[in-house]
This record gives sequence, structure tokens and C-alpha cells, in this order.
Amino acid sequence: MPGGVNSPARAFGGVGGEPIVVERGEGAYLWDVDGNRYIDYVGSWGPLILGHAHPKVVAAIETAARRGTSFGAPTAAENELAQLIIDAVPGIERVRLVSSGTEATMSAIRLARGYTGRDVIVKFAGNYHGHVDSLLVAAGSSAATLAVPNSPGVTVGTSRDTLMLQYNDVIGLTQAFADHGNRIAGVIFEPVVGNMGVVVPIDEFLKALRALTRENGALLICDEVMSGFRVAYGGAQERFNIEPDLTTLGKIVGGGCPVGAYGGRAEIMDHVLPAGKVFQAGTLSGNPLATAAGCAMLRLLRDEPPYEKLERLSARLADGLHQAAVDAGVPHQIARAGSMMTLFFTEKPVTDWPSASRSDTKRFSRWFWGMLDRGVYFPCSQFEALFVSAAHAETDIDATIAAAREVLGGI
Ligand code: KE4
Repeated sequence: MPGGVNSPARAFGGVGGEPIVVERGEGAYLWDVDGNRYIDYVGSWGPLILGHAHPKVVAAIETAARRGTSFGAPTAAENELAQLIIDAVPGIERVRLVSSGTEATMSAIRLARGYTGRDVIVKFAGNYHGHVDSLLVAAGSSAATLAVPNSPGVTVGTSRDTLMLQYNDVIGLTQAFADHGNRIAGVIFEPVVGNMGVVVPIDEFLKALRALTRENGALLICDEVMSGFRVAYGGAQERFNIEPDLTTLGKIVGGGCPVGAYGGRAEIMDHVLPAGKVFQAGTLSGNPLATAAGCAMLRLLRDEPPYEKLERLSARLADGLHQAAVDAGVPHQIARAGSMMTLFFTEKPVTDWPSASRSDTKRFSRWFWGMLDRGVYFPCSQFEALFVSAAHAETDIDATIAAAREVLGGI
């Protein structure tokens, strides 16, 4: 496999060295093939809000598997998952299930373009929406110009309809709509950023996103692949009272199995084939195993909400890491939204990609390896979020803080 992995994020490129190879997970813990146990704060990059191998999720998958693993035909389970999503997410009246977050965002962008008849999509530096060609872009020569490819294989033609701006930059967003307003099909953003490390939106930015898209007939696309069911059962849009036109989901919604979803107002979603003309399809969309896992996960989150426990544990961890860094005299910022957070090694607050990218990634690497050597598995990049699960206990948090005090004292 290229680089020995099936996704670059897990190759330890940001910290050097070889990745661990996982044998199994259970609750808050991972074991590698050498028998080392780790307290896991990656949680498969977000899906495992209830920890690894939750008995009810495993049982649901086992039961479904015995009835067949895929039909390529409508099933009750996919309708149940769709209903759970519609009932949970304020901005979703209709939803289409797919098999990854990338498929969800790619489809939402196509739908925004098909619905508006416009070409330009706006995204923000430091926001990641999966490996969609038109979103694998870097800012053009100036913020007001259209983007350029940032991966071989992405064509200039693909990237010329993407405009990349800075997150939390109200002036830049306003100028972009002044320059391109009638060409913008949609704006896609992470309502809580996880992909430059955690960055929380400022209120004026959220207000400007909604006002400017509405005034200019563009769709507001909330990419909640990471924040959905994470920062609240209704996602960041419930927590921050955002009214998106479309929402994308992934990770938690599949309970650790491959599920993505995109949804929104019925009058928009009814443009999707076969109700409408915007094409999107998938052999394993709504797959019985994945929808069984997703239904089990969402029922658990709905009926036994873990969010108070997650808030308590996450605040304990954030406070402990902060105090440890202060006592060690290490310049840092802690950014947190619910049970997703990032410890940035930088002096100044992180509000966008330019400020995030000033972090000391060499110090982060020493931090990562110091913690791994002490049995704590953090995300292997300064520009990722760590996740607390409901399977973590206060003893795990306190052990993590104790390890952090040792490591921060020496990096
Ligand atoms: P997937 O195609 O990886 O399921 O989802 C893409 C995606 C879309 N939107 C947001 C906000 C996301 O965070 C992601 C994927 N997140 C990364 C972690 N930063 C997945 C890890 C990986 O790429 O291996």
C-alpha cells in the first residue's frame, strides 16, 4: 500500500517515525500488535464518541450481518437511520446516505451548483472537507482571486471555480461576495474546525456567512462530518444556532462503519436524482451493516446522552493540560468545543490558518512521542483535533495529565 497506509493522516508524517499498528480497541483503549496499551484520544479521527467496540453497536452489526451484508435495494434500516438524522439535525428535512464524508461533501457541492445554476464554491484555509478535487486547493495570488490546485492531478480548470478565504475573516468574506456574489453557488465551512486543529468560529463570522449567502442566493453548507453528533446531538448548528441550507455528516453517524450523509431543506434535496436531476449514486450507500451500526450509535446518543459527561471529562483534561503547560513554561493555546480540542504550541490565540500554522510543529512532535511512550495516543499532527469519548474515565484523564506534566517539563 502506498506509504504503508490507506490514508495519509495515519502515517505519522507530521511527527516522523513509524505509525503503531493496531491489534484491537476496547472502550477508551487501543492495543498495538506489540501488546502496548494506549489511552486513545484519536477515536478513529472522531467516530468513536462512545469508545471502541461498544457492545450495542457490535451486537447490531452482528445481527445485521447474519441477514446479509449488502442488497443494493431499499431497506428498513436505511430509512430508520435517515429518520434518526432528520429528527436530530435542525437543518435536515431530507437526507441521502453515502459511504464517506468525502462523498457527502462532493455531492453537496454538486447539488449546490445544480440547484443554483452557478459555478463558484467558497471554502476556507485550514478547513478540510475530504479529497474532493475542487476542494484540494490553495489560495490564489491574493485572497480575492480564485484558488489553485494543491495536489498533483487536480486540474487548473477544476480549481478555478473555487475561492479560498480565511476562516473568521468577515471583511474577506464580504469582499468576496462583493466581487463574485452572483457567481457563488455555495459556501462550505466547518462550523467547528477540526482540521487545522480546533478553531471555534466568532459570532460575527457565523452571522456574516448566513447573511451574505442568503442575500446573494448562495447555499450555506455546514460540513459537520466531524462536529455532527460530537459537539451536541444536533451538531454545531444546534450548539451555535446556525441555519444551514445543506449539512454534511460522517464519522459518528456510522458508528465507526462507513456512512456519510448530506441533507437539507426538502426543496433543495428534492433536486437529487431520482427526485430531481442532480446525479449521485453508490453501490454501498445505506449499507445494512453500516446503517445498523449508525442506528445503534444514534439511539444510544439520543436515549442516553453522554454530553454532560463528555463536557466534564473534556474540561478536566483541557484544564490539566493548560496548567501543566503553564507550570512547564511552555507557550501554548488550548482550543476546545465540547469533547474535541487541540493543544497548540504557540504564543498567540489561534483563529485561522495563518495563526494555526505559526505553531511549533517540532515541539509538537516531541510532545506526541513523549506521550506515546507513556501510553497516551494523541492525533499525530498539530493540525488535528483530539477527542474524548464517553468510555474515558477520570482516572484516564488524570493519568494523561500526569504524563503531560512529565513530557511538557522536558520539551
Ligand atoms: P472522510 O472521506 O475521511 O470520511 O471524510 C472527509 C472529511 C470531511 N469533512 C470533515 C470536516 C472531515 O474532518 C473529514 C475527514 N477528517 C479527517 C481527519 N481530519 C479524516 C482522517 C483521514 O483523512 O484519514
